[in-house]
Amino acid sequence: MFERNPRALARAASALENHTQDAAQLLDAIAVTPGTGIIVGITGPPGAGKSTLVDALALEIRKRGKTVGIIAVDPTSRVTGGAILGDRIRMQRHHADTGIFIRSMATRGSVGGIARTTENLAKLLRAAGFDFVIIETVGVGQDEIAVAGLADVTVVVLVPGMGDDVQAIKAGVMEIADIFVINKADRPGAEQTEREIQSMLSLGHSPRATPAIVRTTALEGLGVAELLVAIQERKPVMRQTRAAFEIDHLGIAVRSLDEALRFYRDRLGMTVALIEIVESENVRVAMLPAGGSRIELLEPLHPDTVIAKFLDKHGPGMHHVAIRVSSLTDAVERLRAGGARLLNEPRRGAGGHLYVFVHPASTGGVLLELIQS
Ligand SMILES: Nc1nc2c(ncn2[C@@H]2O[C@H](COP(=O)(O)OP(=O)(O)OP(=O)(O)O)[C@@H](O)[C@H]2O)c(=O)[nH]1
Ligand SMILES: [Mg+2]
Repeated sequence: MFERNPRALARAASALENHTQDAAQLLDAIAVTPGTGIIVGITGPPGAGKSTLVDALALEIRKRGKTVGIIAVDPTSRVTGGAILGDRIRMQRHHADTGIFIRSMATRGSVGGIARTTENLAKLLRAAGFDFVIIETVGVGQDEIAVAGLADVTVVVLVPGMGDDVQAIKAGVMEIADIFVINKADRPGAEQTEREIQSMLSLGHSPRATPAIVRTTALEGLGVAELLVAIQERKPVMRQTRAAFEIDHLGIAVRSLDEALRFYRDRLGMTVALIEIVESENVRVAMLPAGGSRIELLEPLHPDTVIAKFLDKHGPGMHHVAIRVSSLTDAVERLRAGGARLLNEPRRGAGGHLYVFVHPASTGGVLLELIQS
């Protein structure tokens, strides 16, 4: 279906980024042949050496005869003026090497859409058969955490001598790391940083497996082979072929988001990727990634809203199940033909996705949301 032909891939990537008409078709095709490569998220503060490390890692992967697709989200450093990802690869690799593909994605100041587009690009590259798909993102914001949600393995890059910065990073990215890399290990203080990470991990209540810690000097390629081994060891049990239907999220109505978060975040240890107010629905939503899907906690902001009325009638609890379909038009057509009761015409949500609600009377008692991204 997909070839690792750079020109074809670039065209497909543009279609996904620009949400052209071809994009929907492309996503359908990707869903059918999702590929089996490992998606690796690499994140960390500006200038930590992420791009240098991704370059070194890509060369290591190629040395082993494996292929790698790379997505750099906002690769040009605003702070450090660091190397643009891929420069070294471009210089070193053979021109005709179709075993490496690099795509840079400017963020252009947009929020929220980046994660979705990145996810689609990563899936495209995996479907194209790359053994590894590496995503580089800068910083510790929501997008990085969202990217971590879609990666099979998340690598957080730190450098020696960060001191209090390690603490600052803790709140966000620390919790999502499968592997910590202490890069620039040629500099003094790598041991100290490793101790700080370890003591931080010993305080955590995360239910995840204890993250590995790997020291690298990316500039010289040192420790990179070890990192690759660590990544492969963390590779999760391969997911079954992605079906045309996936659970996008479960919506749970709660009276108080703060109270609910005391359970899901503080007790259970889930990560909160985002808390936002959806004006059109008059709700405050907390999104907690769970693999490829997430839990959405919904708190009404006004007594005269759908969620508030649900709470009055049923009390807190499961409000809806959202299922992602590859084609909403097809799904709606099938449902209509079967006489299902749709609550609205397919419409576009804030994130640009299409959605429709199906009445519980048709679904076995649960409000069903169908989504097409
Ligand atoms: N001493 C030393 N310097 C390194 C190492 N790895 C990277 N650097 C340098 O650190 C600087 C930043 O490297 P980049 O790879 O651009 O870092 P980055 O994290 O991708 O930066 P942004 O994308 O801007 O966030 C460059 O000058 C690199 O040469 C290393 O292992 N040791
Ligand atoms: Mg970079």
